[in-house]
Amino acid sequence: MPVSPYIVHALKYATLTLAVAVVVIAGAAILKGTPTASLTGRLVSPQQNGITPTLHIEAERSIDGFSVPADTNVIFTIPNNIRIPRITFLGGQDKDQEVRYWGYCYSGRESSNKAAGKRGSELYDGQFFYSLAERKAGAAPPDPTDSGLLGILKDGHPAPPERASIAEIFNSNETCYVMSSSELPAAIDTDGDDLNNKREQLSGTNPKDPDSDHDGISDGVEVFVTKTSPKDPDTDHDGLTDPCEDQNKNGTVDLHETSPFNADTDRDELCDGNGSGSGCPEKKQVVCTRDRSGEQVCDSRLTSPVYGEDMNQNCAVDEGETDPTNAETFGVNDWTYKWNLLGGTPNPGTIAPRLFPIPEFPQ
Ligand SMILES: [Ca+2]
Ligand SMILES: [Ca+2]
Ligand SMILES: [Ca+2]
Ligand SMILES: [Ca+2]
Repeated sequence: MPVSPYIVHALKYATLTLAVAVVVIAGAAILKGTPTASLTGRLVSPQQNGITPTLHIEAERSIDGFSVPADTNVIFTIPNNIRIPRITFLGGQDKDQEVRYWGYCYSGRESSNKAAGKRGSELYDGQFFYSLAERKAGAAPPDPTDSGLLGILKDGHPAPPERASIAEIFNSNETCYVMSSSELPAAIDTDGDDLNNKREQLSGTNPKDPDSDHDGISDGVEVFVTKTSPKDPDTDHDGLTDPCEDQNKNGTVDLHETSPFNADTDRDELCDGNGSGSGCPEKKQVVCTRDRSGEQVCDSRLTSPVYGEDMNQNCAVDEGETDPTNAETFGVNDWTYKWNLLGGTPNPGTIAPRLFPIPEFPQ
């Protein structure tokens, strides 16, 4: 009977989990009294050597960042004076939710542990970590008594920043091991916007500027929450900036908010902004007629004299403006309302402006 690839994958992880756990314990016993550096490279099970490739990443490479390849033993060291949420270092919130990975970090405190009289595995204390996807898969549930989620707090470290939804922080000089099921972009986060330096390099944002497009939403929030462009302050090019549209920056179009991805949120064919944006609904139509000789002549004509709602683009409905979140701000189609304001005489009862005959513009 063929074995499903999923089972093969799961077995591989289960085997490796056991193997590394054994080596971690054995390593602690064998390496009693040796410095942290010598632990590097000894986390990998001998049975896995030569089968699963192993990568060693020096601390300085975490500054620009590196890729954690899939199905590879990766050993890395956190640079000096860096304290960073595990989620940020290993790619970000989306990777945490989508990619199965797990690992182990040594505290690097064996000198002080030794001075404190600790011995054996206590000397080489450390913490396991697991991605959310790995915990959901349940392949290697953490033991709350000695590792995992609450370990950092239990260990006497200060509480992690609130933005770290899980109490897992990588600390200065820790040497860690990670095994991932997919490639992870790993790095420190120089500008503290939750998008690590490798992710910034891949997305073309500035790793030294927390708000690369200067629209008031940080790079990390744009990538992970609002999903707007971190390189363009007006993602849908309707004239209204991203924070003007998603005002509470929560990634959903709430009541009285316009969509940062739709230049005409209420679909009344009037642009959310003043109509001049390159993403606004097309105001021109190609109209073809025949001249006296029967030749077809085409030209591009404005089909509407009204094309915007928030005319001063200040993110509010001011006097004389229609509401870009309501196609019938004044109980009548917004296009019709504006046309009437301009002195036009649209066909009563007609709603969609494109069904109108091409109007003569008011003089
Ligand atoms: Ca950053
Ligand atoms: Ca921004
Ligand atoms: Ca916009
Ligand atoms: Ca509209």
